[in-house]
Amino acid sequence: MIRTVHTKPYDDQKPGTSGLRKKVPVFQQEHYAENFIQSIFNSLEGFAGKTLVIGGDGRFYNREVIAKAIAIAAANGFGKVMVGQGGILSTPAVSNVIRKYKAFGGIILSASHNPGGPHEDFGIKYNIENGGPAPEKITDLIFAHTKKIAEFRIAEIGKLDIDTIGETEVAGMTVQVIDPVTDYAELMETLFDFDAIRALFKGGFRMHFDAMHAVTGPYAVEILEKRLGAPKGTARNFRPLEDFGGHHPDPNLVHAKHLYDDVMSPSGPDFGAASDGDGDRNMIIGKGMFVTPSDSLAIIAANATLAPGYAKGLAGIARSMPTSAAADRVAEKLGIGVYETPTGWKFFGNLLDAGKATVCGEESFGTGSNHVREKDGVWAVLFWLNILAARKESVMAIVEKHWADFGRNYYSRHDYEEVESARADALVAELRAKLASLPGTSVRGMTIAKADDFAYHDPVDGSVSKNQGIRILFEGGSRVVLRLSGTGTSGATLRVYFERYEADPARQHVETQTALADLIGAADDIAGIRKHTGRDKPTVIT
Ligand code: VG1
Ligand code: CO
Repeated sequence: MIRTVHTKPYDDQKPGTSGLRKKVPVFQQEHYAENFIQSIFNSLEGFAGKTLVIGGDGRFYNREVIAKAIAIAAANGFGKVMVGQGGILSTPAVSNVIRKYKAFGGIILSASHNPGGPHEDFGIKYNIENGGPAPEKITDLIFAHTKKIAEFRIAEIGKLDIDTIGETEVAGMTVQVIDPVTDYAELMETLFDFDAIRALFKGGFRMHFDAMHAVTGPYAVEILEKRLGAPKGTARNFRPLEDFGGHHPDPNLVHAKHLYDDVMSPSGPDFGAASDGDGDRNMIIGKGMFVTPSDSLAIIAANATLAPGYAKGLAGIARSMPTSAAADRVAEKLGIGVYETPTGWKFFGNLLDAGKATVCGEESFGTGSNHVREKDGVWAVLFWLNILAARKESVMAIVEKHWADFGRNYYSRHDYEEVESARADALVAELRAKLASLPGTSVRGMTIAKADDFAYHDPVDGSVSKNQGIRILFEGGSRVVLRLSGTGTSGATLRVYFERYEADPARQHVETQTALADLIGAADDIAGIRKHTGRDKPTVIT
């Protein structure tokens, strides 16, 4: 039976950098999730009889929203839903399933690296038929629909079993429960030299992969331990939990510090890696060497041909604007294109579809390629393993040689979380107002060459995205970028990014915050960060 239910719009359903993210109690309001899902479908055309992929990172409220999404999809005329067993599918796995089975699109239930639980975060994101996040023209349309929605359609489906692999009929629609890992693992086997990585483990190489009690646990157990023969115990915290064990499933030096400490201890493993809530982020640690995500992108690009899936070379590299320019130097040497996009994976889709870029990266622990249309945590880890197996050198040796060849881009991001929105807005407004007067002035002995608010002109579809982050570029190539986060769920988060290039190998071993101290000071002089936020230091430094 299909019902049409009258509803009232909510005014706060604007998708952010990566879909709609709110606290669970917000999503639990009457019809809140239903409105948003119906608004997604109201923004799409031509899906009658087609397939929708649904999966999530297993966080609290995942199953409830999956049941709603299936019931609303059935009532709106989809022919089939493919859902991960137990409601589990990592974000890159959803992207792969959409592409592999030529689905119309997919719905991902996740708030990524944000904590989970009854009072923590939840999210809904729509991905289009190329497997990637909906572009802005669709997310804008979804938002417009959420503001005027008056009814949604939903099928009565009773209790649905999403824990048993197989197919059932629900209100005239097929629901297929799929293994979350198999398709993804098969794709990885086509891209990387599994024999070489198997030999690496066989030779005694030891790693810890920390799934942070989030979605990548089952992927790591299957791929690393079963298919690649890594010893049992390589995958850690591999059981997805609704509250991620009470932690932030955010793979960085703050929330995965235990992993860093393990790898740095003399008796610890040779290599450490971690992924986030929904499996699209990665952190890479070698003995004595944490690899920044910006460097990781550059090193993957420089070594790409070592992996069978990339043996023919790269068409180009794309990176988000705040990501360091380390990859640009690799692109220059390889004689391939480099693209600078706004923050958020959705901007890479066109470049990948058009064959302009093969690998993409963000400073926020996101790396990926044209194999799917999302960033991909496990993929990045396997790429590193492939490089380590082929070069037979340590992470530290590989990174240091890379710096010697290309120079080092010192890089750090400072986050000021849960700042009062009005104060964060005031900081940005004041800074915008003085941008034009900055070029030519000097701060702490450094001269500002250019200052602007980044605007992106998509080279494929011609669309323009304005106000994507304030850049202050100094003579000599150093820069500071400031922007407000689009993924937070309480107050505002100010992100300040610092980058300084150092060509001289003799000066490439300074502690990062020390190497960037002048820029950090200059950013405060220019933007009045302490004054506006009322904070004397950032909440998180990565
Ligand atoms: C952050 C990161 C951005 C990333 C986004 C989604 O956005 O800075 O690079 O694409 O999270 O990541 P913001 O607007 O808060 O800075 V995640 O792993 O959702 O999937
Ligand atoms: Co994520």
